Amino acid sequence: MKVIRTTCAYCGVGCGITAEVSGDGDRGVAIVGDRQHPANSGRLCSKGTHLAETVGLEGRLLRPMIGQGEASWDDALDLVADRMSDCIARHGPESVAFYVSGQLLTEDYYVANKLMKGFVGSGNIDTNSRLCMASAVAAHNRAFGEDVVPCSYEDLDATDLVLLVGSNTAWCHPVVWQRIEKTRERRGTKIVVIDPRRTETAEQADLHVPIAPDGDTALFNALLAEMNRRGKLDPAFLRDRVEADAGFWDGLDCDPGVTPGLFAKLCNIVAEHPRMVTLFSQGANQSVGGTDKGNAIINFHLATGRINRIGAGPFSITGQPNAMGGREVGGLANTLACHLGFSEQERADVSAFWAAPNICAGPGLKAVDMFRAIHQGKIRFLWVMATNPAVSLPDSQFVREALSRCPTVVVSDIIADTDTARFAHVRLPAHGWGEKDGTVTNSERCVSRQRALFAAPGQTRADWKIMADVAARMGWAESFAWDKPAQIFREYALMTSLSKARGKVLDLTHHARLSDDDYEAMEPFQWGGERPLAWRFPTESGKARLVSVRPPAPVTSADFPLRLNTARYRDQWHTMTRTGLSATLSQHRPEPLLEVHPADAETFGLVDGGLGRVETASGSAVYRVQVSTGQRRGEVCVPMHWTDAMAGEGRSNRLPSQAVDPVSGQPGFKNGAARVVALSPAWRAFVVRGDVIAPEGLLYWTRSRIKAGWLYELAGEGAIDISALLPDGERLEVADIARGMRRIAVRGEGGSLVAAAYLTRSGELPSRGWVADQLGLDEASTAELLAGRPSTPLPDRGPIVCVCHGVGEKDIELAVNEGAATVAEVGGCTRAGTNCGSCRPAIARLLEVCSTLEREAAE
Ligand SMILES: Nc1nc2c(c(=O)[nH]1)N[C@H]1C(S)=C(S)[C@@H](COP(=O)(O)OP(=O)(O)OC[C@H]3O[C@@H](n4cnc5c(=O)[nH]c(N)nc54)[C@H](O)[C@@H]3O)O[C@H]1N2
Ligand SMILES: Nc1nc2c(c(=O)[nH]1)N[C@H]1C(S)=C(S)[C@@H](COP(=O)(O)OP(=O)(O)OC[C@H]3O[C@@H](n4cnc5c(=O)[nH]c(N)nc54)[C@H](O)[C@@H]3O)O[C@H]1N2
Ligand code: SF4
Ligand SMILES: [Mo]
Repeated sequence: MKVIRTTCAYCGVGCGITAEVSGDGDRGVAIVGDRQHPANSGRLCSKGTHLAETVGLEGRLLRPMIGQGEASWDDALDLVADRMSDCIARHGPESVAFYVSGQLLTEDYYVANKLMKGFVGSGNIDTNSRLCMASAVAAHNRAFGEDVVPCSYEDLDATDLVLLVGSNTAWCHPVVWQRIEKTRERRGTKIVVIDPRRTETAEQADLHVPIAPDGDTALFNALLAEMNRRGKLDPAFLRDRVEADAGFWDGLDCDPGVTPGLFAKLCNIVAEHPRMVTLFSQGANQSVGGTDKGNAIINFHLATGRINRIGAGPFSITGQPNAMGGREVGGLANTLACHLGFSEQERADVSAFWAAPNICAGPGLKAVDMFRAIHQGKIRFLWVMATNPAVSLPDSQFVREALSRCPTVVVSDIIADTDTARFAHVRLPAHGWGEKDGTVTNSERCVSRQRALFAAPGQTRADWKIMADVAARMGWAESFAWDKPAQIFREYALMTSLSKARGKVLDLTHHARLSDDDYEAMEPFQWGGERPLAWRFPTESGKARLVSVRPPAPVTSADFPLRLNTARYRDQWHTMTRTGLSATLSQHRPEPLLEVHPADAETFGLVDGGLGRVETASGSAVYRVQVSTGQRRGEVCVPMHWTDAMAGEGRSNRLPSQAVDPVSGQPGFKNGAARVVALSPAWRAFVVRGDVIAPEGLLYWTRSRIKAGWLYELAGEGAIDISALLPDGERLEVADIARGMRRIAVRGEGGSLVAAAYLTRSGELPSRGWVADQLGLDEASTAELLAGRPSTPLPDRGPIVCVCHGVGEKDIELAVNEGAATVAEVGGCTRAGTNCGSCRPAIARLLEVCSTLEREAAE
């Protein structure tokens, strides 16, 4: 047993983990929260808690591949270096691009940036943070003169009001959510959620403001104008620390976009609580007016002096574990390195620091433009690292066309078959979480170590090492001659002397002399301190700027009358390459849902549990319908997670257009124009089997992880031979041709169930849970298997709410009927919510629903 302290693989909360590794080489690990880590003090959410389920070798890319053939590292690296050199020689440095990720470590990111901007000689490195934080970065730069988050998590412990703007915190940053809840318990902090949807976060708020999509800028302008009328500005702060765009104060009076009653409530809460943190996330950033939204929020905090004080400030929360580290080193195409720009002097300084032969001339292409340039044949060599753009970029059919046209696509990933890897000429196997060794920076600028838990499997290598080896082959061995991440970290830390010298906040120079042992033992530390802008804003004048912002013009389209929102699920991470492997996590939302208001469902003939297709000018995708009063009328919402590897038609990024924010280049993922069509498949079926299949020609299919394999949901038109989807073995079958019912169970050696299929044309299908549990076992009788349920029926638990303890909605309702009245009491009866706590908002919601029903019944 070895105990290793590391950092969670997933979100930007950056929780510390204490891992107990069995050490016998079987990749067994027990994971608990690190009590000493400042980000989480021991707490973990469902994704962090179940990390151990996703560190197996299933699906891993374990050796370099050239085309479909295994290759040696030498051959693969030679090929990548030759192709890149050749491309530069023939078409110039701008014909080469890297598309990287906030899931790289800072050390990896640093090497990628150095190689591209100093040696290849182009600015064409951009990151998936473009889809994620770019608008917040641009807003920080405009207001503060530097991309600095002015808050710390400790502000959440000391605040009286938390405004959550476009953030489903309870699902996407659950440990931050739990921290806010603790503060509420302690000091009665108010929570306001500004989100078009009534999310589980919104349900727990003191006030939910269901604004129209992209209504944030108008709302914040109107709010500031009202605070001005009420005398709630901070004149001294405005005089000493802030300057305003000309005409700033004249342009504020906007229609707030919500009812006068609701607006008054919001204004009252805000006026009464000067200690206010505004936490904002993708509902703000992912918009064609995203930068303006960020500045509208920051303007409000600057003008009211609600910044640089304990418990107050505009807090852009990051998504990925190392989104912030990427922003530091220069992973975005419009930053040179270490928060520097591209002026003559900055380029000269960076060039000298790196001893770079080919410092780039200026900024490179931002992600969406980068893929346009690939499509046009201007970029001819692309290296993708730790991101899955064929799924996550908008208009993904276009992205796929671009990838298929690109003469060289190199993909560094940990998984063999991702949607993007299908376009790769060369695939390079990287270390994954659990093998990686380096640092990440979280939302509050806290740098923590990720440490290796296991020996690297197969021939996998560290991302930085792969790049350094390619650089060496291109003739730059000396400049990339590290043999451990500590050396890279020191070089990066030293490089921040350049930002420091320019009066910037980013300064890690005191870590530049860390010994290897110090690096090994590094404790989490926060650059910039708790309130990094307290003394001076890093602008030329030293003052912050109030930026005039205008609400974007509303978009309407007769062909596409609905607004399309895309969002995340509590227990899935992005393109599901890792969380999709966990049976526990897959229980919460096994299929992609189209959430639609009941009135719209009726208009368009959609039924709850049926199928619906969403269509936009870019493409279409198919989902399971969920009728929900949490949606506003005229708006639908779909998840971003499903890929071609996981589903037939459920990949959402076929839908968004390439429209981006003009300042930040971030796509407007949250407000597209769409229409919906109800589907009535001729047949529906589900299949369980141990391995992965990819059915073709169906209206709809998805797969989700179950304990011993996969559960497939299928639907289609016309004829279907469901037996063709099953493996060989002893087959037992019942059929009712008239009703179009067919059920098949396949037993393997020893009688264990190796697969089963249930098809119907007009009837019901058995519930999935029991059948899924039988896979790989020989316990059920043939009659039971064909019935799809045990002879002594099990209680129906309903949809699973608590994945840690497998507790369903019905279990919780039962507990409530028996008298449980609080989340804690439900936990006492059922254990739900007593482990990671990610489901506690859902339990609270169910309690609310049950008590409303009771009240109504009593009346
Ligand atoms: N479970 C889980 N957690 C994650 C991730 C994950 O994949 N799964 N990913 C991580 C990453 S990289 C990121 S970036 C974060 C994202 O974290 P969040 O930003 O919280 O996640 P989203 O669900 O994308 O969007 C948040 C909300 O914005 C709302 N919204 C849409 N349009 C508007 C609007 O115009 N105005 C306002 N105010 N709100 C709007 C949506 O309805 C949605 O509820 O999560 C991180 N954490
Ligand atoms: N419609 C819509 N689209 C969105 C969003 C949205 O809200 N709506 N959100 C956007 C946002 S905020 C984000 S952050 C992106 C995320 O989108 P992506 O970055 O495309 O999503 P991931 O699934 O996290 O992709 C990470 C890839 O890297 C691999 N990987 C994991 N660890 C490592 C490693 O250490 N090294 C290497 N080389 N590979 C590794 C994984 O297997 C996976 O293939 O999606 C964006 N797209
Ligand atoms: S909140 Fe959850 S996913 Fe995010 S870092 Fe913490 S444990 Fe990991
Ligand atoms: Mo993100």
